[in-house]
Order: sequence, then C-alpha cells, then structure tokens
Amino acid sequence: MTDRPIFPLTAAHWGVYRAEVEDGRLKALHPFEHDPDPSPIGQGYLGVLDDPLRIKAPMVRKAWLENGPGAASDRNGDDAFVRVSWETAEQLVADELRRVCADFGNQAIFGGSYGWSSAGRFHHAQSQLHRFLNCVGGYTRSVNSYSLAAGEVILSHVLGGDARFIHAPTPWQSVVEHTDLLVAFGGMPLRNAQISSGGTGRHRAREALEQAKRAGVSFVNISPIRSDVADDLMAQWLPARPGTDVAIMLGLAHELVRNDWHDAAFLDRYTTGFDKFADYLTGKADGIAKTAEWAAGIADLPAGTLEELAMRMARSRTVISVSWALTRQEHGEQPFWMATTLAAMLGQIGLPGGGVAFGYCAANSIGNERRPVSYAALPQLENPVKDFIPVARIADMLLNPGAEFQFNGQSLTYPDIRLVYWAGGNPFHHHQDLTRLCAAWQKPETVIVHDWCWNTLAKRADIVLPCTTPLERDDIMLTPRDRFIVRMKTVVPPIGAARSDHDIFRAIGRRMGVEHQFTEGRSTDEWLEWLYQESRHRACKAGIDLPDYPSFCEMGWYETPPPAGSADAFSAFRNDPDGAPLNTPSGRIEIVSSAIASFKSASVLPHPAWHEPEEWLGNAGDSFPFHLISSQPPDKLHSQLDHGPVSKSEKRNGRSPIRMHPSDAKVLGIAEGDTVRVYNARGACLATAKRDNDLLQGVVQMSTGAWLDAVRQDDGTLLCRHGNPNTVTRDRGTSELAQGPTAHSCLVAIERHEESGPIEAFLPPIIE
Ligand SMILES: Nc1nc2c(c(=O)[nH]1)N[C@H]1C(S)=C(S)[C@@H](COP(=O)(O)OP(=O)(O)OC[C@H]3O[C@@H](n4cnc5c(=O)[nH]c(N)nc54)[C@H](O)[C@@H]3O)O[C@H]1N2
Ligand SMILES: Nc1nc2c(c(=O)[nH]1)N[C@H]1C(S)=C(S)[C@@H](COP(=O)(O)OP(=O)(O)OC[C@H]3O[C@@H](n4cnc5c(=O)[nH]c(N)nc54)[C@H](O)[C@@H]3O)O[C@H]1N2
Ligand SMILES: [Mo]
Repeated sequence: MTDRPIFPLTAAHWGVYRAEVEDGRLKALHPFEHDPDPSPIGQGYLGVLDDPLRIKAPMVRKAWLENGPGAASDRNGDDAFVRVSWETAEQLVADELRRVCADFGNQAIFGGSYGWSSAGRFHHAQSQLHRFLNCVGGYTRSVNSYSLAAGEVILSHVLGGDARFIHAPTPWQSVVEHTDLLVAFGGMPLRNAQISSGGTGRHRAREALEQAKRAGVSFVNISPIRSDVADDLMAQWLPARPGTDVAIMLGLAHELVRNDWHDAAFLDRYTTGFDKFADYLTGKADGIAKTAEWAAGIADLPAGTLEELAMRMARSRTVISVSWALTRQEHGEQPFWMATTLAAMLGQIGLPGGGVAFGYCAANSIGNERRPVSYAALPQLENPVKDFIPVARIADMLLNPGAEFQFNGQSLTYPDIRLVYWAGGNPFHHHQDLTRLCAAWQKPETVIVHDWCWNTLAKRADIVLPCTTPLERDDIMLTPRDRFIVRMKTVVPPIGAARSDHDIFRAIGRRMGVEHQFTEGRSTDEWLEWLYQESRHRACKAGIDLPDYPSFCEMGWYETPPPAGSADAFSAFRNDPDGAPLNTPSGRIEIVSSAIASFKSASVLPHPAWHEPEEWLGNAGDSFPFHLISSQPPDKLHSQLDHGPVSKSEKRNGRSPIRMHPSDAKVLGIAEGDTVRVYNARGACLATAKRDNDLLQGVVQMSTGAWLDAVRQDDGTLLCRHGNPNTVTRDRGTSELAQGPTAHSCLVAIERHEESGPIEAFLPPIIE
C-alpha cells in the first residue's frame, strides 16, 4: 500500500474536500473519502483564488470618493475604482455609518444582506454583518428566503411553522421501506441535491433514490421537464404546463371525492375546514367543479391520466413531493397548501412512507435524518430597529420609501434607505427584473460590499472590502442537516490584503468604539473553540456525544450517530393529535386557515385555490409565446464560481445555454449552437441554443448564475450578453401573504441573434 499524504480538510455547501497545495497555491481538491457521490462543483475553485478577478485590496468607487455619498450614484458596473489602504477604508466605512445613523437613524441602513456566502459556522458573512450592525444600533432586516418564502409563510398557517415539517420530511429510509408511489411535482433533480446549506459531507440522494427504485417504489414526475427525475428511476412523466400544479392537485382531489376515496375519518380528526374546501372543490361555492377534466384542460394533460393517477394514489402508500420551485411563482403559497390538503385527503400523513414532503433533492439534506440538536452560532445580539421587508421586496423598498404594503396580514411601510451593506450574497444574481433593480440601486447614497471576487455586485458598490475565501481561514462545518462535522483548515494564506469578514468588522468596530462588544474579547481561535464547546454541550443534552475540542481538531472530522426512534416529523401528531398538537390556532392541519380568513384579503381565499396566473402558457399570445424556467445551475451554486473552470466548461460560445424543444427551435429557424435573444418587455439576454427533447413544447429553460454583463437596449431596458435570465423575470410578490419571489412565472419571446459582440462579465474594473 502506498502512503498517500493526508491533505487538510475544507468544506463547502457542495461538499467536503481534502486540499492539496503546491508552492503555496491550491493544486487539487480531493473528495472526502466518506462521500460516495462527490460533487464536481468544488473544482471550480482551481485557478480563481488569485486570478485577475480576485479583489486584493480595499477599493472605493472613484466617483464616490471624489464626490461624496449620494453623488454620481448610477452604479452601472462600469465605474473605475481607487485602491486604498485598510486604514482609509475602515475610516470611510466608520464615518459613513455614523453619518447615516446620525442624520437618518439606523433604519436607514439596509443590512438584510440575503445570500448563501460560504460554509463554515463562524465565518458566515451574514451573521457577522448582523452582529456588527447590532453593535452600532441596528438595521432594517429582511425575512424569509428566496428559496421558498411563500412556502415558509403558508406552512406557518397550515402546519404551524415547525421547521421539521418543512425541512425534515418523510426520511429516505422510510420511503425505501414503505412507499409504493412517489408523486413529484416539480421533479427531484439530483443536480440540486449536490448542495446543502452549511456544508455536506456525504451526498446521499442518488443512493437513496436508487435504493427506493430497487425496493419497488414507482415514481411520477409532474414537470415540464422530463430530466427533473433521473432516467433510471423510470418515472412516468406528466409534462404539465408550468404554474398549473394546483389545478392538477385539485383535479386529483376531486377524483378522490367523486369516488369516495378520501379518508373522511382522518380529515375529521386531524384537519379543519374540509367541508368549506369541498364546496369550492365541487363547485358549490363558485359554480366551477374542479374535476379531473377541468384540471386536464388547464395543465394540458389527458383527463384519463389524472383519473388513473388519483386511483393509484388512493390505493397505494403514497408520498407527495412538492419542489420548492413551485413556491417561486405567482400565488406560490398555494402549491404547498394544496399538496398538504391532498395528502390529508389520502389520510397518510404521519404514516411511514406516506404523506407530503417539501423539496426532495432541493438540497442533499432533504430526506436525511436531521440531528435533533441546534448547534451554537455566533450570537446576533438585539436589533433595536423593528423595520423589515419580505426578502424579495428590495427593489420595491428602495424605489418607494414611505409606501405602504401588505405582508401576511399586516400593513407595513417601506423605510427610507440611505445605506446598503452587503456581505455574503449577490442581489444581481438573486433578484428578478434586473433593469428595475438597477434603477432601485441608484437610490442609496452609499453601498458597501464585502466579497472576494469582482462579480456583478462588487462592481456596483461604492466601498468594496476584500474578504477571504474559506480556503484561507480556519472554521468548523457544523450543521444538524449533515451527519459529519468537519474542522476546516486554512489551506492557503489570505490572498493580497484580504481579511475574514470578522476581522474586517473588528477593525471597523475599533474605529466606532464597539470592538469589545463585537468580539467579546475573543480571538477567532477562541470563538471557534467557544462555538464547538457550546455545541458539544447542546449535543450532549440531545443525547449526542461529541469528542472534546482537542480530539476533534486532531481527528479533523467526526461522524455523529443517527437520531434514535422514528424520524417522521408527523408521527407524534398522528399518534396523539391532542397531546402533540400542531402549532396552528386549532392544533390541526388548517385546510381552512382561521388566520388567513381573518386577513379578509380580496385576493387570497381562506382555503387553497387555483388562481389563473398573469403569465402562463394558457394566455401566452404571439408576442411572448414561451414559458421560461430559470432553475438552479448544475455546475455551480448560484453565481458562485461562475468564473471558475467548471462553470465555464458548461457555457456555449461563452454564454449560458438555453434548452428548447427541437420543434420550437425549428419553427424559429434556430439551430443547435445559435446565439439567440430571449426577451420580453422587462429586458433581454443572449444565450446559446441547445435542443432538448426532454422539454414540453413551449417551455424553455435557462440556469441562473451567469454574471450580469449588461448593456442598455433602445427602450432603456437591460440586455445581458452573458445569459443572466433575471433580466427577463418578473419582480412581483407571490401574493400579499408572503410577497415571495416569482421568477418561475415568466413568458418570453426568442429570436435568432446575428451579432454576438464581446462578453465582459469576467473583466475586472479599471483600477486607478
Ligand atoms: N431567476 C431565478 N432567480 C433566482 C432563483 C431562481 O430559481 N430563478 N433562485 C433564487 C434562490 S432559491 C436563491 S437562494 C438565490 C441565491 O442568491 P445568492 O445566495 O445571493 O447567490 P450566491 O451567488 O450564492 O451569492 C453569494 C455571494 O457571497 C459571496 N461570498 C462567498 N463567500 C463569502 C464570504 O465568506 N464572505 C463574503 N462577504 N462573501 C462571500 C460570493 O462570492 C457571492 O457573491 O437566488 C434566487 N434567484
Ligand atoms: N447545483 C445546484 N444545486 C442547488 C442550487 C444551485 O444553485 N446549484 N441552489 C440551491 C438552492 S438555494 C435552492 S432554493 C434549491 C432549489 O431547488 P428547486 O426549487 O427544486 O429548484 P429549481 O431548479 O428552481 O426547480 C426545480 C424544477 O422545478 C421545475 N418547475 C419549475 N416550475 C414548475 C412548475 O410550475 N410546475 C412544475 N411541476 N415544475 C416546475 C423545473 O423544471 C425545475 O427543474 O436548490 C439548491 N441546489
Ligand atoms: Mo435558495
């Protein structure tokens, strides 16, 4: 046996790796020896840690430096920057924070800073920022996620908001052992299961699905894209029009009632409001019976297929899986609500291998047993500012200070934001309608950003502070979503003058007189030890023994034992609905939500319902005939490492591919590899055509993540030459309930595009 050197461990949201270094540079990332299905995404780091896009020193936008806050704030991404010392940068930030707080109050600082940043419990950028801002008097925050805001809000009413119901559905083991039929609305794309927030030591989803297949589970993929379920699972594909899932579920529910297959005893004991909902379902309430035939017309599927599916679901141990994507569309609250109602009608919620699950494969953690422990995190301290926005309302907030808006039964007001501080996310990746965001982005007087590379956000900031990557600092991968905890080691020294987010805030805090409050006198090493000790203590209380800190550091990783007993989140409720009620007003599953009924909303009924979308294939005219799905990229996490070798190898002619059905391409005269312009009234992007039989005709697909490379079109809207689909997506809330993002509801037109000028996404700015 050859003695292979043991390289130090590092961790990312997409996996754990051993890092090989040569002459102080990263040479290779070797997958963790305990990962049966490692992700290639990590290889995206190779070559980019110290490339020309690396931010190696603090930078200030020249126009801001010369003219002061508020002047020349177009921030188009093509401005020149001036390199400054850390001393100057720290003082500029400290003075500007003081000025804004004194003149306008702390609510004028927007510190929501949504985004994924990097794995590692301590150096989580957003946590560092929030703690720091709380030390200087607080900030306007944001609530809920881009991932499934509508799901988070609706389930708080329907199931009581217990995180277990959202994030720990029927575990894979239970599916393998007990499920007959798994019906997946939005599929279960393995590409998304490469990721798990906080880090993932063992990719389990592929293996679990293979085991389920071998155990005889049948799969149904209800999605406009066949490849949303892996080929070898031999799923039945129902190519539904996007945005019609609630209609399909209603059609299935109607079949259950029509044939008396619904479980009246379950509905009676465990739910509220079924009778009222049944009036809507059968058409007693509004004159429209939501029959399978009615649903089939909306979804463009054969009615017989839905009737047959309803029968199979009633006769089998069935788990209904709903992709998170279904919440990122108009009325995105409804799919989770209706799926829960449908599962309740089947009466299998809380039985092994049955019920409802949200987002199998949306992350590697979904379906894994969750460790019943809440590990320690950096304490955030108190935020005295009460203002907040639902996360995806950022452009609305910046454009409409003082305006009133509705959110989850409350009337709220947008604060007047003067300073935006971002660390660990990228709104020019995640937000919709980027023409609108760019207009909104001109409103604040100052934008401060920490990032490590010159991406689309950094180029649109006034003060850019260079942070380290996880490979340049010590940390701990510590999350109840994964069985492994990992000591992340510094692999290469910080590049240039880069500092960890913590050290950046420590230094600014010193200038603002809050250093001690921020650090509590601890060094980074002492914080790591504190986090570990505190977590070990909490784990011990939950019956999990972690090694002592020196032993853990010595070993480098530790595998926590699986939780004992049944891990089905609903089984306790099923066994004893009075003793273990849900955290809803009634203690039961709320098919009719008393809270939502009390909101007296004109646009949201108190029970799940079908709302015809404003943008869908059912009303697509000739102007914008295609439905664009902008889903998660297989080759990276969002916009991270788009400039790395893995993402670049997936591009075509340097741009994002757009997948379209060959018949659609033919009608448009588009050949494989052609450059196309994807557009609507909101904007446009270029992309490279890729034919794909796996798509429903009329549906096109692009992945998110291409760094915005925008030029203005004649009508003033943006065109991205690199293929960022958020130039065309819509920036409207799901509904006044959750105000979540609606990126997946989007109609576009497509045309061949002859001229294919330069792509400048990967050019650093001019630095003077
Ligand atoms: N059209 C469309 N848009 C979408 C979606 C969609 O389905 N369709 N999906 C949405 C979803 S679900 C999400 S979650 C969002 C994701 O959106 P984001 O989470 O905002 O996207 P990321 O690209 O992961 O942004 C992370 C940023 O943090 C930086 N970073 C990494 N490590 C560190 C660090 O240690 N410190 C600091 N300061 N910075 C660091 C990275 O360089 C990067 O710029 O996108 C949303 N946008
Ligand atoms: N590789 C990789 N993995 C990731 C991420 C990443 O950036 N890269 N991001 C992570 C994050 S932050 C999140 S939130 C999750 C998101 O996980 P998901 O929400 O599951 O992700 P999406 O890829 O947006 O959508 C999944 C599928 O839903 C289908 N779909 C879209 N609209 C409809 C519809 O109206 N009806 C039906 N039936 N199907 C529809 C699409 O065909 C799409 O392929 O992924 C995570 N995993
Ligand atoms: Mo997400």
